[in-house]
Amino acid sequence: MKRFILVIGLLLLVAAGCGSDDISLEVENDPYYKEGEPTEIVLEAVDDSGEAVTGLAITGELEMEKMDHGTITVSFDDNGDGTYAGEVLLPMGGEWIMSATVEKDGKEKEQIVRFQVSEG
Ligand SMILES: [Cu+2]
Repeated sequence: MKRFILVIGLLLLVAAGCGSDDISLEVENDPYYKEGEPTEIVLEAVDDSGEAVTGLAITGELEMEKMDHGTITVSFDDNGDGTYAGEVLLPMGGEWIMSATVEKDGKEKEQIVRFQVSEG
C-alpha cells in the first residue's frame, strides 16, 4: 500500500511538472500618465515555481475599467530577463485592464492583467 501511494505521489509530481508552462504576468513598474507622452508598462512573467520566463511574445489590448475608450493595442519587447516592456499613448490615467496574449512555442494563452496608471 505504501508503495502504491508513493507511485501516485510521483505521478502527481510529474503531472504538476507538465503543467508548469502556466505563466502569470504582473505589471512590475509604476506606470504614469502624462498628456501627449507614451506610458511605459513593464510586465514580469513567471512560471508556477516563480521562475522568470523569457522568450515570450506578448501583446495586450487595453481597456479602461469604468470608461469606454475603445481598445488600445500595445506590444511588448522581451528584455531577456523575464521582463517585457511596452509603450503606449493612453488617453488618461486610472484603472486599466489588459487582455494579454502570451505566445510561447507557438501556443497562445490569454490572460487578464489589471493595473493602475497614476497621473504624473
Ligand atoms: Cu477614462
